[in-house]
Amino acid sequence: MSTFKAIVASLFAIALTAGPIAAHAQEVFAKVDVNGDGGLDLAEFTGFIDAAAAAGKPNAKKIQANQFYAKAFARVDKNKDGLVTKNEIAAMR
Ligand SMILES: [Ca+2]
Ligand SMILES: [Ca+2]
Repeated sequence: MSTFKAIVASLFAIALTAGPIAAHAQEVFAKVDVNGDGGLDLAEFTGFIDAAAAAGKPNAKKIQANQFYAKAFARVDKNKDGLVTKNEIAAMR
């Protein structure tokens, strides 16, 4: 099961990496967080994976091809409140 965590962690590591593109990472999260509540629900998370897959990210394509959205989401949503926050994403790194 740690495979899902690894896949998602590597995806967000690309999007939310610290450093010169940190500001860009904020933009990415804001764009993915469609309703602006500071967390990603499953639909928003799915949108993020699809966008990453469309951008050619191999791990995202893997999730998309295998319909692993819910499993991947559950791995990241540590406190099981149905929202993936930036803190939960950061905690995976
Ligand atoms: Ca949201
Ligand atoms: Ca959560």
